[in-house]
Amino acid sequence: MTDEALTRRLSQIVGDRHCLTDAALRASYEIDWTRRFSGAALAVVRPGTTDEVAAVLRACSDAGVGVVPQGGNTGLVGGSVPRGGEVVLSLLRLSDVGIVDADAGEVTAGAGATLASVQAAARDLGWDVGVDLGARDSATIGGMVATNAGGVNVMRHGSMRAQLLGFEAVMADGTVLRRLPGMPKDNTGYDLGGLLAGSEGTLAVITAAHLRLVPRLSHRAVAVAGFLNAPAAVSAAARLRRELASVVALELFTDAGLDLVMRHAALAAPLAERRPVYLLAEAGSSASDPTDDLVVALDALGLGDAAVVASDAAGRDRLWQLRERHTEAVNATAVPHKLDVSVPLPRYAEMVERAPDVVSAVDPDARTIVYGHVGDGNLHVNVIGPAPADESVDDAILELVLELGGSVSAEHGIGVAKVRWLARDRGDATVAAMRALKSAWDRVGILNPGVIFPT
Ligand code: FAD
Ligand code: 2HG
Ligand code: ZN
Repeated sequence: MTDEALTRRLSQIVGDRHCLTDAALRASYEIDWTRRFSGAALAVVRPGTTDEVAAVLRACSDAGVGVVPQGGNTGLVGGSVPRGGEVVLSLLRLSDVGIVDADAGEVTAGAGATLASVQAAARDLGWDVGVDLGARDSATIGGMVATNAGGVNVMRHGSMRAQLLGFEAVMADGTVLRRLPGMPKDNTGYDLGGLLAGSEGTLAVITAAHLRLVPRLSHRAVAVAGFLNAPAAVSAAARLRRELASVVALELFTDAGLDLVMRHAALAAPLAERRPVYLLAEAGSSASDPTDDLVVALDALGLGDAAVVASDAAGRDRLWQLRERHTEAVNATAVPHKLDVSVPLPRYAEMVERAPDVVSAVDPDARTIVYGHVGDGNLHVNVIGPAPADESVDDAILELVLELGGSVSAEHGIGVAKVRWLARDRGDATVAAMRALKSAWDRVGILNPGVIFPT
């Protein structure tokens, strides 16, 4: 089938208005959030139903043309944009949020529903989504399942896979797999939803997800504390995790990052005196105000003036912005190199301290900004300076991660950014087992070619 014949067939399936072939209309779907990854698509198609998704996949299978599933396009490893010549399959029109089951605490959402829209529906009925992240206004439920997104509450509720009770997905040949709504206990054979979580669009296209919800925490308190070094901040985080039952988030950032965020977002410093390393801790409860418990736990750490606590919504938001706005502040400075990694908690402080030195040894002019979810051992190493295609700092950081016994991808996935590192991290036998799954699910190999595995 020629490209023209395929785009004609795609237009017939989704309607002319939703099959974009014009370069100007395709443009925003062809470049990723960081501006580091881009490619031209044959077309962008925007199906409005699961049946249309199935028909699009059948057409692309017949033509042997690659398909790049795309949700909110907030992914940070280049997996949501074309490499060249594929069809971008945007799921944004599948944005329905079902009725929240207020007794069970569950909801079904279309793959294209944003996290914020599901949060709003859940919160109206006293529930909440267990995963939260800074890109909530754009990131979609389908994209979050596909990346097994983590975010700020993993230490309390787990990542996206742990929220998934049921799913609907379409295989490369158009076969629809449906287990909706799904149940909290369901041991009927293999857990295919769990397999799709983290599959990054390489096994099937997710069209809907049924999520378990968590009780909404209507009382919250947020603290930011300053420390003289990373080991002190990490051991304080470990103590809070052990001793403060209501803790829901533990985030770390450094003064270099704080400085960048303050300038970018015109925000004030949290403490009278600047410190090299900061810890943000959030405590929450659905029953009572956790502020006193948070203050007592911070007092036990002997922090004195080096900690500030906010219980009101505006104050909490101000403190959270200091951490959450790191990503946009870095992006506003340059096209960054982003390394999202995990290390065992006993090596976390060492990772924070060694990352800038390892980068400087490779590129003395590069700037390194680290921040992350210390409660999960997850650190985001952002490097500004090297050209986007120069991967020498990426390699140096990932080498350090493996030396420390960590994982080269904590929550963002492999995408195209870390394809070379998958086998180094997981070993050839494991990658072969993954490839066997890929071939069984996607015989022609049309789903997200170049993502997770080399083409
Ligand atoms: P996209 O970017 O569109 O796609 C991501 C991947 O999923 C691609 O491989 C794509 O092909 C695939 N995909 C998308 N939709 C589907 C579907 N329906 N079926 C099959 N495959 C699909 N991530 C975290 O884990 N934790 C964070 O704290 C976090 N914070 C962020 C903050 C900011 C400011 C930004 C910009 C990003 C952040 N991210 C974070 C990364 C990103 O938001 C997540 O990876 C998110 O899950 C991506 O959702 P999306 O809808 O934008 O997916
Ligand atoms: C976060 O935790 C996101 O803020 C983005 O996962 C990480 O900007 C990054 O590198
Ligand atoms: Zn993160």
